[in-house]
Amino acid sequence: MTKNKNVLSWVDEMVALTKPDNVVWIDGSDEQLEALTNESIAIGEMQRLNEEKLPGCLIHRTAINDVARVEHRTFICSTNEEDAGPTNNWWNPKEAYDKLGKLFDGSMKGRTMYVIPYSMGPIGSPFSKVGVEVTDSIYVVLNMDIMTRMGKDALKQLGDTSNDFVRGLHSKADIDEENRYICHFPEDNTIWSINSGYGGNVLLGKKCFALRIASYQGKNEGWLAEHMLILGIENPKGEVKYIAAAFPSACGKTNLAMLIPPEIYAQKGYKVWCVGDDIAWIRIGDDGRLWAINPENGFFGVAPGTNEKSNPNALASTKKNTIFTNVVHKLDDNTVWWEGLDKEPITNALNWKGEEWNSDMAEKGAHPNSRFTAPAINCPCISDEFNSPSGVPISAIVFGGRRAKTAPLVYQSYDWQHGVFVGSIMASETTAAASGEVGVVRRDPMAMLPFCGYHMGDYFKHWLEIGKKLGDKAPEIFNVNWFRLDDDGNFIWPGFGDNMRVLDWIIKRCEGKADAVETPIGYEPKPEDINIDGLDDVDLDIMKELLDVDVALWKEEAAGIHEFYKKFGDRLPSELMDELGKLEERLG
Ligand code: OXD
Ligand code: MN
Repeated sequence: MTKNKNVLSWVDEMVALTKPDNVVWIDGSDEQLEALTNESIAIGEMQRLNEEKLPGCLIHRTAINDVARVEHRTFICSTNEEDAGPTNNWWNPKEAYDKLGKLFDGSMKGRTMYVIPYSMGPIGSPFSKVGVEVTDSIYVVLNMDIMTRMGKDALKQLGDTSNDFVRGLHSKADIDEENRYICHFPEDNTIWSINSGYGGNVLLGKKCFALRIASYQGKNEGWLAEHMLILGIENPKGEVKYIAAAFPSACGKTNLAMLIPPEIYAQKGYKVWCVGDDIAWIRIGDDGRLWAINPENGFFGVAPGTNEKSNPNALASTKKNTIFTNVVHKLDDNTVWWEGLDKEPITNALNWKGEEWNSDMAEKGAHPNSRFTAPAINCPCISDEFNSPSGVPISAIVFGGRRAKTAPLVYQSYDWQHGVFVGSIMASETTAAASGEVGVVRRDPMAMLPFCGYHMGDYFKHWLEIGKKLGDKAPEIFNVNWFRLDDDGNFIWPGFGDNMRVLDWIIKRCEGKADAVETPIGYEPKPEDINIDGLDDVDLDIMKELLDVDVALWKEEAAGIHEFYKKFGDRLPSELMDELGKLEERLG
């Protein structure tokens, strides 16, 4: 399928190591995928769902010890320990290759190796990058088909001589938890993943390549690989402005990316378009502005909680050609279910472990991290620019987390440098909503804590450098918090589609069409500048509460930031300490 000697010799090496019985190159054709689907069904790895209700859909169950990403077994194997930084697990590359080499030795005996060439980013885009993943899992092949542009075209994109491709080796081996490793070798463009079959650990194009390896490439090549959704807001005149937004895992990125504007906006003709829900690759364009693509081709979304109200667009995306993993299998009509889908009582079903289950049982039916892998083209609000080779121009960058009290609904940074500070102090709290208790703060700078492939101090520096290059073309930077609680532990802000009201202010700020007030933490809207027309539970007083900046809490916050920053030692850019100093000064 290719003449590229770099690819061929690397695949030969992997074959010699893992010793499969057969090697199959994935060309991406419908016939090949159909045959592989049938084979996967025949070996019991997948089952076909109801062809009328869910055409082309499949259900899969992972091993019960293998249901999520394993951060404690995820390593950055850089030559110097210091280069992985304090937020990553580091492993000496030679030792990692030795140890994993023994585990991979013969791990595909009796199995077939599938060679998957894929492109992250649209074929033909100068933003895009090619990877080759070899795996012994058909589940991986079929998921990669949805999540990436896979097959012959990706090899064409690479060309006959280039050596610039990410080498991904995956084997399920024995799904042995004790020997599960997800290792990244940024200096070698290489990822080795063994003993897992769970998406985030084995779909190597996603977190492993598009974030961990790509963030390292971006640092060296002058661009950014970010854990961000990208959405476009179309105004009634048909003009579209794009926002990129970073939130930690499980803070509603997919929901925001596919937001349905509230009635008062929809009536006027506002629309929201989804470009991506998880990852953005961002570069400075020829015009000096920031441009972003979504390197993925599908959504690997969390199923529980997805429903007609929370995210009708995501739900619609799962109605055909989708793979469901670890959800409830309803046997009567051969469809799927998960907690929060609807209130229908479920009988005659299998839970995510494959055991008989009904909704009267105390135990949950779907795993809380059960997933759908759905093609992006299924999404009713997918952007026309989704496949655009040049990406979309970014007007605003938004950071956010789950904070009970500290962070207001929205604020804007004073400038790019201050915005990098705002991103660097991003945090989420675990909240015990019922009792109103506030939990532990977990800092997650730019939502990249588990995904930055190098020292985060250098990552902050890279962000600051991008800002210097952008100058006055830099997008505005904001922070939002949809999760503010009242004293009884109830969410104050309705969230979901009503987040449009906040995005509206953000866009107006970018266009110089909205006022703001200066607070110690940044610019805030005047309470009356957030449109609350048609909202039953939010009045001006509540808006004031949502925007309140509690100086005592922020002083505590500043102390927490000092603690957190200590981790980065002398690799923390002095600009961020300056910003912390300025914040403390403004707090008085
Ligand atoms: C994801 C994650 O799966 O962030 O997107 O964990
Ligand atoms: Mn994510």
